[in-house]
Amino acid sequence: MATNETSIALTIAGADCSAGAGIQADLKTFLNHGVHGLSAISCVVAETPREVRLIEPTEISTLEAQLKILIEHYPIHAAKTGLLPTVESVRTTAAIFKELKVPLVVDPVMIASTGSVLTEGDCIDALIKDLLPVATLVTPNIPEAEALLDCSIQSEDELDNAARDIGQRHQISCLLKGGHLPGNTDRLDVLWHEGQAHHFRHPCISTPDGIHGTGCTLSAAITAGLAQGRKMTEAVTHAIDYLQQLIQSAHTWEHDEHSISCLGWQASLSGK
Ligand code: PXL
Repeated sequence: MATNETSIALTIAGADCSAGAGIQADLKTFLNHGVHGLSAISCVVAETPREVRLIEPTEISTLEAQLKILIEHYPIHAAKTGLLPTVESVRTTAAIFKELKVPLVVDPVMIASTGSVLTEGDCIDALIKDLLPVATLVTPNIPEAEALLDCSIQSEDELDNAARDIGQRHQISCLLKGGHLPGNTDRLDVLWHEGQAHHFRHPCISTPDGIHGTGCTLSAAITAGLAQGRKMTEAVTHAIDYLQQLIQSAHTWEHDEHSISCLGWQASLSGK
């Protein structure tokens, strides 16, 4: 049988039983990009977009066993991290990527869209000290960037400076997502990459209530692009467009006097 050219991407993240975020979002995104997805589960989360009820970290030996067997058996082209709930899970993942030289996208997940804290308090220090040094790109939103820099971001100028500061401090690329800035017209995301700021301005599309997984989906789409050999700016441009399409095609259900939603499933990927 001929070997095939299909790219492979790995996600290390939490399993979201409502399938909008985490591992499930990442695998759907990889599939939509024609990339074979592998997954190592860092925790099991009992949640929906409306409530996080329980986070059960995977045993460290179980996380490590998943990572080791995948690395032994597959040619992995790119990887991403999502929710790493404990300091040990951050350190174990970092140790693996110190050896495995593939593009690594770190989505520094700390707080769910419900406002629930998802990680142990010291994870931010382990992320900074151990994981960012082996990362290619980090994709914080504003609260996560504020935690990484211990600063406050209130304007587009400060957004720009923060993307550069994170990138320069850790010698990596940084995509800082400006969605939390006040205002209801445009949204700005800033990519600091190879000494330059790239601005991605897009219309503010209101997301339906009761949705999560936008950050996971964006970082997974970038990872898929990198696995396929796209350049960083091209992978980011494409991923932002992909996410916008999925927000526009979100599904919403009414249930017990609440509404609950998920991102759309498919987007047109042609030529981008
Ligand atoms: O959206 C951040 C996120 C990432 N990963 C998992 C999650 C969440 C949010 O709830 O559950 C597993």
